[in-house]
Amino acid sequence: MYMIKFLHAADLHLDAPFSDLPSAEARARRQEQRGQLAEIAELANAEQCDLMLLAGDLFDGAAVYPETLEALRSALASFRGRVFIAPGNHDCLRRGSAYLTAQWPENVHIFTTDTITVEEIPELGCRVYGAGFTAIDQPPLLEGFRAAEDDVVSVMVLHGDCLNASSDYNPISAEQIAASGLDYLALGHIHRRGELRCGGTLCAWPGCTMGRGFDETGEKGVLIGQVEKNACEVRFVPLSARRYEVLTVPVGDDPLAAVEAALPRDTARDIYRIVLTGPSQPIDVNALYDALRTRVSVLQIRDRTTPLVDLWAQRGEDTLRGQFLSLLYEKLTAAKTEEEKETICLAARLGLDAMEGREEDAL
Ligand SMILES: [Mn+2]
Repeated sequence: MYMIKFLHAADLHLDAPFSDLPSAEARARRQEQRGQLAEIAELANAEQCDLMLLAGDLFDGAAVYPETLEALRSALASFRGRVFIAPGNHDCLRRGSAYLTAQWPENVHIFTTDTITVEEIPELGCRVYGAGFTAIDQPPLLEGFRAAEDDVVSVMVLHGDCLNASSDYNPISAEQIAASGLDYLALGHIHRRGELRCGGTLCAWPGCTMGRGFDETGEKGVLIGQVEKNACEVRFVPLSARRYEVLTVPVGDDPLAAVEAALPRDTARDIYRIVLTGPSQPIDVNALYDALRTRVSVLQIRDRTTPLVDLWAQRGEDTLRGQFLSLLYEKLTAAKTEEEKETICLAARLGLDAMEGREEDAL
């Protein structure tokens, strides 16, 4: 019985413009993307993978820097197994595409048609199906597909959308997956990783390999898996790229202490948006920024706190409300425990709410 190990990656979006960043920072981020290529190939070799399945959107667009192409070719050539690439919507097979014009290492196969074709790998007892987008929009590719019924392990690599039936990007239904007879369907397109089991087929997508904004937060990486006839499993392996994170912090009495308690260790390379919430005194965001600046690589602070109303402001006024508050305030100053103080504050808050209701009714 053959058991095949693979690495599955997608949505690298190499040479993305990172247009919301200053140009030097954007250049540095593209350099980090190129660095991921060697990291992926080293991981695939360390895991002794037989196959590398790259499910589209490797490039962000038609224009590819020569150094990016070189980094990709050299990383793929350093992989000891075979590579299969299925172009997606961002890197579709348009005229002049690097997939059609560049020299690729011998171990690389690119699916260059928008109909499904197959590569047989007899030495692994496996076959790899695939197809590529030939335009940004791609009608369904998997409709009516059925893998050959024999003992050969069947894998497919494809860019497509299995979460939205009316997608313009090769929509894939659960019924099509279940009918495919594939042992593994390696997808790309959806940037947040996930998987589906339909019939005897495992279908999974690794998500993007690097967050590019606060809509792509958290760990990003690749899938490592093993497949045999009628059995497949995958596990997620994060890559070392910087992360985008959004951290929501109820500030309490001490915003800095609250943020420091909430911020994980080892965030120095990461890009953080810290959202301050809850009732608070006015916050000196600049001072907070200065205090936290070195803890992360890029920091944004959003102050979403609500003003803390002074519960006792109307104490001493010559009104029912004023007298009520004065009475409770005396008890507060005499209170011995925190619990007692909290109870008194709660009584004041509830009493004020009730009196506001009553006064409005009287009007
Ligand atoms: Mn993508």
